[in-house]
Amino acid sequence: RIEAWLMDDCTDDQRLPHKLQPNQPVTLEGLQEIGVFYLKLNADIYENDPELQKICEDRGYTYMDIITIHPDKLPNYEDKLKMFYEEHLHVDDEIRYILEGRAYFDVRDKNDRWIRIAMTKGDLITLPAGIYHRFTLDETNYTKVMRLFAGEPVWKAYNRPADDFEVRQKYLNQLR
Ligand code: KMT
Ligand code: NI
Repeated sequence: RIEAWLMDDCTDDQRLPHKLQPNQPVTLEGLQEIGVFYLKLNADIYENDPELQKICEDRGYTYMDIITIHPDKLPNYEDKLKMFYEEHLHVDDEIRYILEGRAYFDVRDKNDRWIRIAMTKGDLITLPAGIYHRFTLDETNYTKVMRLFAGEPVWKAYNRPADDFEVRQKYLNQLR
């Protein structure tokens, strides 16, 4: 099962869980309400997984690559992590599949509070175009992630505020 929770306001080490006291969990349904979808796959067989292939066919994911995020393995590691943790949105869906290790995806809920989603091996998540989000490693400092994309990938991130973007307005309208 996926684990997600509302975050505290503490701005120290982003790699810590930052749960509220007492914890306020967010359910799968709670994530669906804001357009975030989650699914569990067998990451041991990602290279030849009929389930993954079917998802790609059904949703038109024609692009995929794999990025290893670790101080020794990713060029400009510090800068990139800093960038990933800036609150931003994209004009396309963000689809990520954790092949190894763990990571956090934070998304804004309807009340503009941060929800932290704990992703581990086998977790595939889709963040809708226009949602504000950010990404960080946890204390283990390592993950291997597959990035999927429908069509030619567009990595451009627009940092908040990006409220005037059409994709942002469209996303907000879908919430209502
Ligand atoms: C993004 O846009 O948030 C990212 O690509 C970072 C998470 S996956 C390496
Ligand atoms: Ni993003």
